Amino acid sequence: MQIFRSACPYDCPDTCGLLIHVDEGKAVKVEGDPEHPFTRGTLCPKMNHYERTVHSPRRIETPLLRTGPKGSGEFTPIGWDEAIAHIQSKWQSIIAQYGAEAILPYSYAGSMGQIQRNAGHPFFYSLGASQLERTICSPAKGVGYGAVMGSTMAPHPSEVQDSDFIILWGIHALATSIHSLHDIKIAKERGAKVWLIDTYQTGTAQVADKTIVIRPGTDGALALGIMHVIARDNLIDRDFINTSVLGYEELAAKILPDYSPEVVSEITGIAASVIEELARLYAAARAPFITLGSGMSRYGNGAMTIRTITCLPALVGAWAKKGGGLLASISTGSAFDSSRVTREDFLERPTRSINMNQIGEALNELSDPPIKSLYVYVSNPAIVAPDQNRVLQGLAREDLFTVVHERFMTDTALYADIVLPATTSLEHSDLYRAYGHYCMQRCQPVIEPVGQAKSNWDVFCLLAAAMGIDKPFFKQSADELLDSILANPSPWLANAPVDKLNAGLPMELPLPEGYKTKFHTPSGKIEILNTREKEALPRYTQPYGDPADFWLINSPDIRLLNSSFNERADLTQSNKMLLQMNAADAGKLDLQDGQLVIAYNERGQAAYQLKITDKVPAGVVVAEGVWWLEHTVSRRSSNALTSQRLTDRGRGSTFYDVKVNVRASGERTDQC
Ligand SMILES: Nc1nc2c(c(=O)[nH]1)N[C@H]1C(S)=C(S)[C@@H](COP(=O)(O)OP(=O)(O)OC[C@H]3O[C@@H](n4cnc5c(=O)[nH]c(N)nc54)[C@H](O)[C@@H]3O)O[C@H]1N2
Ligand SMILES: Nc1nc2c(c(=O)[nH]1)N[C@H]1C(S)=C(S)[C@@H](COP(=O)(O)OP(=O)(O)OC[C@H]3O[C@@H](n4cnc5c(=O)[nH]c(N)nc54)[C@H](O)[C@@H]3O)O[C@H]1N2
Ligand code: SF4
Ligand SMILES: [Mo]
Repeated sequence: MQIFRSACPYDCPDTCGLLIHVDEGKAVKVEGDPEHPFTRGTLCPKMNHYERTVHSPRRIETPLLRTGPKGSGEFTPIGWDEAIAHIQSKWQSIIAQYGAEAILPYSYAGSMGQIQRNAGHPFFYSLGASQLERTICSPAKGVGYGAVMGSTMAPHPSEVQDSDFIILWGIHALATSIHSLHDIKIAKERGAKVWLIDTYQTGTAQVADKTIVIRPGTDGALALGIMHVIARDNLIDRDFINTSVLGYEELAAKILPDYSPEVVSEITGIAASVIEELARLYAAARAPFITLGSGMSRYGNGAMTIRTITCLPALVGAWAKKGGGLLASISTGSAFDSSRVTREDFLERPTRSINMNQIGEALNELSDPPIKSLYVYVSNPAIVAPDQNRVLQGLAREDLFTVVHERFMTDTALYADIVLPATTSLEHSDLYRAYGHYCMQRCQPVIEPVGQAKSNWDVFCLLAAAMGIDKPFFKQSADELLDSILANPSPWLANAPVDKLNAGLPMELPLPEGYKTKFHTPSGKIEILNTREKEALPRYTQPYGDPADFWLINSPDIRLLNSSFNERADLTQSNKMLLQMNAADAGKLDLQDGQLVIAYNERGQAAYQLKITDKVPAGVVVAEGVWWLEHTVSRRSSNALTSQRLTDRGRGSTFYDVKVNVRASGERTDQC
C-alpha cells in the first residue's frame, strides 16, 4: 500500500488536498490532506469515496462507435486508431464542404486542471474551428464586482475569522463551499453573528443566526435599501470615503433617496423593519464581512445586482478593517501565464464565437456554416445547459457528427457518433488552482489509466497529428508543458515556494502587504461611480421573470457537483428530483406531499416528487441538483425549464431567472 498526494479536480471553490491510498494499482481509499492550509484534512461526502468514481463499473474503457439511432446508446467498441481515423475523415470532409467553422468544441469544467481543462484550445485554434464563449457559470458576478473594484485582490478566506458580522449572501455554503464554514465557525466562536440572505431556507441556514428570505432577483434593491439607511442616518465612514471611494455623493444624492426601506420592502418582500435592522447591524459592526455567492448573478439583472452589493463595504470602510471586506471569488489566474496552454496565437484568422448557453439555438438554427460537428469534453451539455429540449433536439440531428470524450456514458455521450474514454484526475498530470483560496497544487498520476482511457491532452495531441497540425507544441507531454510554464513564472509565482509545487505539496501564493486596501481600479479608488459603464451609477433593474406563478430555484444539490457524481449509486439512491413548495401554495393547487407533479412553462416540463415544506416561501419552488435523465421520471430535468437568455453584462447564464406553473401529474409522466 502506498499513499500519494493529489487534489480534487472538480469545479468547487475548495480544491481540496487529497491523500490517495493505492494498493495493487488501484485507488482503495481517499482521505483529506491534513497539510492543506485551507481544507485541513476534511472532504465532502462526494470525494470521501472518490475511489468509487475512479473504479466505477460504469467507466467507459474503450472508444465506441455508434451502431443504432442517435441517442439510443447502441455502440460497438473500436480501437483508438480506428476512432481517430474516423474523426479525421469526417472532419476533413466537413472542412472541405463547409469550412472548419462548421466544427464546434464544447467544454467547461468537468476538471479544473489547467492543462486538461484547456487542452482543446490550442488544437481548435489551429484547426480554425468555431470558438465557444464559456460563460455558463457566473461571468456576470465577475463583471459586477469588477465595475466597482476593478482587479482588486479578494481577501484571504481566513480574513473572515476576525469579522464580527458576516453576511452569507446568495451562497449555499454547506453544499457548495463547505470549508469556508470552518473559518466562519471560528468567527462565531469569537462572537460573530451570521446572517444568510437566500430565496429559501437552505441547509446553510443551520449556521446562520438569522435567515432573510428574499424575492428572487431583487437583491440589488436590498443593497440599495441598506445603503439608504446608512446614508440617511449618517452611519458612513467619512474618512474612508474621502480617501478611498469615488462617487458616494452622487449615489447618495441621485439614487439612494428612491430606495427607502418601505419601497425596498415592496420589491424584495422583506419587512422594512428587518432592512433597518440589517443596515444598523452592518454599519455598527467592527469588521463586517460579506461572502458573496453566485445565486443572484444568474438573472437578467445579475451583473447590476452584484455591482450594487459590492458598493456596500465602501460606505462603512469595511476594507480597512481587519476581518472586514467582501469575498466574491478568488482569482489566481495571473500567477501563471495560461496563454502558454491555450495558445491564442495559433488562431490564424478570426473565427466566430458561439455562446455556450445558447447551444440549443446554435445546433438548431445556425447557418453559414451550420454546425456539422460537435466535440464535447469535460462537460455534459445535455444536462447542464439551459433549454434542454432544444439542446436534445440539436444533439439528435442525424447530420451532426458528435464526438464525446467522457469518463461515463452521460446523456450527452448517448448522442455521440464516437465516444472516447477519458482518464480521471488520478490517471493524468495537472496543475490545480482554486477559486476559494490562494493555494495551488501540481499532481502526478497515481494509478495507470483505467482500460484504454486517455487524458484530454493526449487525445488532442493524437488529433493534431491526424489532422496534419505539425506544431512541436503537440509533441510534448502534459508534464513537459507544465515544466515549461513553471520555468517561466510570473512575478507573483516567482515569490512563492515553487519547489513545494514540484514536490506535489499544496502551495499557498503569498499576498502582498496591505493588499486589501490597494484598489486596482483606474482611479485607484473604489468606484461606486464608474463612467466607463453604460450606467455610471448602480440602480435597481428587474430580472426577466416569465408569465407564470412560481420562481423555480434550481441550485446545486449537496450530493452532486453540477452533473458529476450522478454515476454514484451510493450518492443518488434517495430523494432525486424533489420539488419543494410551501403548504399554502400546495393547498391552493390541491397538491399533496409526496405526489408526482409537473412543473411547466413555454420551454418544456419536468416531473418531480412534491415536498411540502415551510422552508420555501410563497411563490417560489425549489428543485436542487442537475440530474442525469436516468434519475428522472419524465426523461427531463430542471434545465427543460430554464432559458437561453443571457445576463445584462458578461453574456452569462440566467438559470434561476425562470418561472413555472405547477400541476398534478396525470397518469402519463413521459415527456410531451
Ligand atoms: N455540492 C455542490 N457544490 C458545488 C456545485 C454543485 O453542483 N454541488 N457547483 C459548483 C459550482 S460550478 C459553482 S458555480 C458554485 C456555486 O455555488 P454558490 O455560490 O453557492 O451559488 P449558487 O449555487 O448558484 O447559488 C447559491 C444560493 O443562491 C440562492 N439564490 C438563487 N437566487 C437568488 C437570489 O435572487 N437572491 C439570493 N439572495 N439568493 C439566491 C440559491 O437558492 C442558492 O442557495 O458551487 C460549486 N460547488
Ligand atoms: N439547472 C442548472 N444548471 C446548471 C447549474 C445550475 O445551478 N442549475 N449550474 C451551472 C454551472 S455553475 C456550471 S459551472 C455548469 C457546469 O457544467 P460542466 O462543466 O459541464 O460540469 P459537469 O456536469 O461536472 O460535467 C463535466 C463532465 O466532464 C467529465 N469529465 C471529468 N473529468 C474529465 C476529464 O478529465 N476529461 C474529460 N474528457 N471529461 C471529464 C465528467 O465525467 C462530467 O460528465 O453547469 C451549469 N448548469
Ligand atoms: S468537491 Fe469541493 S469540497 Fe468536495 S472534495 Fe472536491 S473540492 Fe473538496
Ligand atoms: Mo459554476
